[in-house]
Amino acid sequence: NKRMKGVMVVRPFIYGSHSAQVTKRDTPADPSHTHKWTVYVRGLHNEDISYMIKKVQFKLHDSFASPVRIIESHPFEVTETGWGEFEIEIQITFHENLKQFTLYHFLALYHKDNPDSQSKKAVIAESYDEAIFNEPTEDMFKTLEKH
Ligand code: SLL
Repeated sequence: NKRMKGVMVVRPFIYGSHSAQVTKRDTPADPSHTHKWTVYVRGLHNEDISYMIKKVQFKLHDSFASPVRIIESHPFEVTETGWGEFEIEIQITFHENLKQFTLYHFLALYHKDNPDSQSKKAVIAESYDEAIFNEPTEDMFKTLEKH
């Protein structure tokens, strides 16, 4: 499985969270839980990116039961209910070539401007990043070219 000398492939991805107030249907385990949220790593158009990502580890706040969540298939996301905002450490393991990637995402539950009037709307916080495959193997190169 030879490496492609002088070749670099760049693939974009998105990481972030969305959050909304809990509804009656969510029935959170704990009455102090005011919000339901999802943190995720995804493709630009929500496509399955498991061809390049092997696993994602989300490290939640220590107040959560088993705060380290490891997701090894699409979709790479964790949904929870809770009451507070905190920083989530996201560690991405790619299939080959790349060192482990560590990102930090702030889980926002409240709208910064005008928290009251918009409180019913979902809060979305997203960032863009790129995976860089430097001199991938021929197999990985073929896989990347297909996507
Ligand atoms: C702080 N920002 O700095 C806060 C931490 C933690 C939020 C917020 C736990 C939910 C559960 C939850 O929502 N924690 O009990 O499962 O102190």
